[in-house]
Amino acid sequence: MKQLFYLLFVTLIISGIPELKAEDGYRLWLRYDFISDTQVLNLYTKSVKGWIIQGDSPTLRVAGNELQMGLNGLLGKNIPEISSVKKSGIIVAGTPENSQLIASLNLRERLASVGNEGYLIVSTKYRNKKIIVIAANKDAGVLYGVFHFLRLMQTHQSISGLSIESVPKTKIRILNHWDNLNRTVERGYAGLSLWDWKSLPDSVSPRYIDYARANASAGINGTALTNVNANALVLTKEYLQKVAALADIFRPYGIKVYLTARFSAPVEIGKLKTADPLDNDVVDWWKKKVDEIYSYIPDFGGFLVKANSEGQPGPQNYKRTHAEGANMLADAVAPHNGIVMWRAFVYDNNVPDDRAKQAYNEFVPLDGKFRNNVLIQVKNGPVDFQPREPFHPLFGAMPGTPLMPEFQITQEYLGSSVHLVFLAPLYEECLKSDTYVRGKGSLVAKVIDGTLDNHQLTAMAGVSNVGNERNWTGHPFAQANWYAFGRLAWDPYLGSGEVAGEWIRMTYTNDNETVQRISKMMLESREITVNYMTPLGLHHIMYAGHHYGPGPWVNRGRQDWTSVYYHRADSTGIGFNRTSSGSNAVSQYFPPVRDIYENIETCPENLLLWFHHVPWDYKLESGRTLWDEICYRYDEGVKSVRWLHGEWTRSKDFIDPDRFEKVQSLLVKQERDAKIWKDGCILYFQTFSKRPIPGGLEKPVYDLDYYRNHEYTDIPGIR
Ligand code: GCW
Repeated sequence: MKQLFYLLFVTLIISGIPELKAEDGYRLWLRYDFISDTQVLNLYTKSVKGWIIQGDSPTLRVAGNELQMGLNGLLGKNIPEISSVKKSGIIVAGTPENSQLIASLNLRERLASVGNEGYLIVSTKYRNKKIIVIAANKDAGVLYGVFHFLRLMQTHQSISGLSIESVPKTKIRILNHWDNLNRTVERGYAGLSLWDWKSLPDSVSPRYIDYARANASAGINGTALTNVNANALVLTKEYLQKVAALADIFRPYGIKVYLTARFSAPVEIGKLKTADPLDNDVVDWWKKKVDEIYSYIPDFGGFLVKANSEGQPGPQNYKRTHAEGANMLADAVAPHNGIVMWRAFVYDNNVPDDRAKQAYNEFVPLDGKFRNNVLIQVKNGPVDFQPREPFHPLFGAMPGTPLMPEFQITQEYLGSSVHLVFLAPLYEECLKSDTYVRGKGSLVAKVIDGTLDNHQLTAMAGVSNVGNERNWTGHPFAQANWYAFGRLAWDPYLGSGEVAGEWIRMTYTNDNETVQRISKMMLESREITVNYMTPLGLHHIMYAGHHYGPGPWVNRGRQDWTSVYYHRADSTGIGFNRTSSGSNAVSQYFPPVRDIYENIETCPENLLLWFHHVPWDYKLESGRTLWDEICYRYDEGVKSVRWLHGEWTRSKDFIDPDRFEKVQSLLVKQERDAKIWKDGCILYFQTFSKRPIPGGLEKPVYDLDYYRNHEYTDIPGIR
């Protein structure tokens, strides 16, 4: 009997395990599972017989490992590494410098245009044998090319007649981790920080390698390890050794490490009396500190700085400007080719007439005053990572200074890692906004990629959403936001649909119908969230502190941290008048954008209450009054979450059970929360509008007090 069981067990292992194997999401979009579509499999098997990577370096070695792992997994058999091309179907990867074979091909001209990180993937012939060449000028480009080639196979694209050329449009594509040294993560919803400072540098988690692989596969080449609300301790020797251990792991993947610099570090850890950027001792302290950093990390990327914002120290403490502060650090890192990313998210302790205007007011006068290794890092919108904001008016307004956008990948104001919200459409909306500063077509993307004002130093930052949860991001769909950030940083002109499609195919399934269904869910998810949270340009009406649920009634504390400051609802209407008769924030935009926003008739409805205080009975495009439209949008938001849920349920057969169930249960919570948002906001705003909720809409379940007092006990990341 025992033996029979054993036999049964072994048979199960041999025959069933691959299908039954649970997918916990750890492998992200790099799953490389056996291709079950026999037609696709046969085609690939015919054209891929072996591979060669010529040359040897840590980067080429990891490229080889990835190729091996990917091909073997996808094709379900060993695809050997070989030493020379003796038959057709060989993949050859390398640089002309390392590979005679690649040098002998006629690729010189095309390679000349792909720079240090770009690559070519070309089907060609070598000694009459068909080969696929992945060629680049530098090893990092080879690695990116390998990931691209594997992506083609993961997404079931044709791999014959290839002629691909890909060049990143920005130089620095960087994650910003808001990770504290005690491993808590500010606005992190996926567990603790990945960086296990206590066990570094002696013991290194294999996760660091998988983190690097994931980043490289999406094109990300930098990581700022620590919170912008910075702790100077990371600049001490003890921590620098730990940072160096991480940098060593990331280096082969083309990823540089950056740190946040606490401006008061010379006082806090250097025992100086001041951190005045014009003080010689301070200048000297930073120079020495930077030299020390480079002695541990020779390719250290540089500093990310939040200064004079939300209580962080900065040059203004010493009556110096942001430029003087940034330049002092820039001079310290310049001899090592380091850079400084200086954040424009500033607002001081005096409440301004409109917080949305502050960054522009402080930074535009400093245009052209920064060293050429300084980038100004600007949030996508002028307030703070809201579900919808207009693009930041600084884009295009500082032609003499390279600007980089900061997007939030972590969902601070978008349902943490509980709500399914695909953020590529939000990023895309900003990148494709037209600033008009050099006439029509002056897209934010062109400011960022340097083409508008001819800048060489270009970058894009995303505030990371990864933590030590097994699936990295908490919500299985939040992985897509990490991936999308990388892809859009590589090419800010990409469409969200393309990115979603790639991600779904690699992460879930290649079943066309399911891909289309999930893609539609993802592409609509952001607008759905806008509807049930902040329709028609409403903003910053979240619960104070954790920003998870609704809190339009928040009216205590610093004025520009309250909700009433932003929505300004009263008996006449609702919205923040930012036109010339109000705060005049519209004047920070270039014409005709400013005129479009200024005029209530031309202001896009999705930004209406951002720029205008609008009467409750104002008629909208739908023919409804503003009040009715607000009610409809909230209602629509809730209904759409139910639609998301239904679509997901219909996808069941193509999704592994663990991830299916996980998303399913999160959608239940999302629906609950959407209803709380709808009911809470409508009931609260109704106290001003004094109008009935239109007939036919779902009535609120409880009274306003219930929502005002609602506490969340089950949301991640709240400390
Ligand atoms: O939106 C606010 C967040 C803070 C964050 C700050 C910033 C890191 O609520 O948690 O601090 O933005 O971007 O500096």
